[in-house]
Amino acid sequence: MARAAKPKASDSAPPATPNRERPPEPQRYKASKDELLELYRQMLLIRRFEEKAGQLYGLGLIGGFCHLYIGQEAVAVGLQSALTGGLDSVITGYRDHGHMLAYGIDPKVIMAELTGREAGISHGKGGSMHMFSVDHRFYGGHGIVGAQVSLGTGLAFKHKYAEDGGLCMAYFGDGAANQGQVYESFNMAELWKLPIIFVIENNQYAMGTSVNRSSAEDQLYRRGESFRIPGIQVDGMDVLACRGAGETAAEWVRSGKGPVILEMKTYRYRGHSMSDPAKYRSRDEVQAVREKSDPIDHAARELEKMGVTEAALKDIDKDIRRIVSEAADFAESSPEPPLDELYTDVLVETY
Ligand SMILES: Cc1ncc(C[n+]2csc(CCOP(=O)(O)OP(=O)(O)O)c2C)c(N)n1
Ligand SMILES: [Mg+2]
Repeated sequence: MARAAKPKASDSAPPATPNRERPPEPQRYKASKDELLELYRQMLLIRRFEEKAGQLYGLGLIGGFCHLYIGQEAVAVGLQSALTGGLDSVITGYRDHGHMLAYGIDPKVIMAELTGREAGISHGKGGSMHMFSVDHRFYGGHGIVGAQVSLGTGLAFKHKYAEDGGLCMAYFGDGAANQGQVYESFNMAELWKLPIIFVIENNQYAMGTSVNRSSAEDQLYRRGESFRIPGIQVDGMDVLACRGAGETAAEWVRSGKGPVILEMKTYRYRGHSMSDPAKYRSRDEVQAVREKSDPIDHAARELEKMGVTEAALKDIDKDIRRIVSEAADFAESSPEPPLDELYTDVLVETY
């Protein structure tokens, strides 16, 4: 008697899921002179703000942790310039000052938060890592590495549920990209086609550990492959490349096609936090990046080619320094919160 043919996998398996469609290759944004000037101003504001925050920290005026964004300015500025303020949500980790400035939050209330004053955006109780502004749709400022990815997925769910047309941009680092909850969030986001842009800010280090030492797959834009989430690698030191990628990603996500991952290749010039002795890399390495790839110098050179004079760029710098120094004066002279502020915005009842 002939033996029954062995069943082939294809007889019983459900039909293969079709190949995942991909967003188009992002184009570098073609900015007008005025648009590039505005992006330049915003990056410079972050740079000068962070330098001042570093000084105030050194003077003992800022307590707790303080993580500076110097070197990474093009990422937040370029990407967020592609979002719709007042509609799209932004959420990030503890290196958060730049994302707030890029979303139009007043430098005075950010600086006042850093110095723990009542006028601070979290009434002086949050400090550097815990700032929040529902009005601006900026949802923090989170100290737990990777937590913002799950929270951001929840924000994206809200956008979809409310059908408000908004999206969530959730930023996290190369170190956070190894956190378990990131992958639970990827799964849900793709399954439910949530409107979320996962932004991996690959600044090459997680505290003192380089990405190559910690990551089996160090091409982080591929991290969504097993969830069928398309990923794009972007030059995070070029503000116009960031803007172009932001537009492509936002368009894709807004059209209901589900999440996308942007891996932004960037670099932080300062230590992980203000208390980092930076023994894990050489000064030459940092210097080489500063000289070759600085995002602000890069934009300045491009502006000069568009006919902006060196004197005009100096005037912008002067103006930004004035804004930052006014923010610092405000932050130093504002009163500390009264004691009863200890009992506001905290959960006092039981579930
Ligand atoms: C769950 C958790 N684990 C560890 C830490 C300690 N920690 C704080 S920052 C950090 C490194 C994260 O690096 P990365 O995600 O690359 O972000 P970057 O600091 O470079 O912006 C670690 C391990 C933490 N805050 N939370
Ligand atoms: Mg990092």
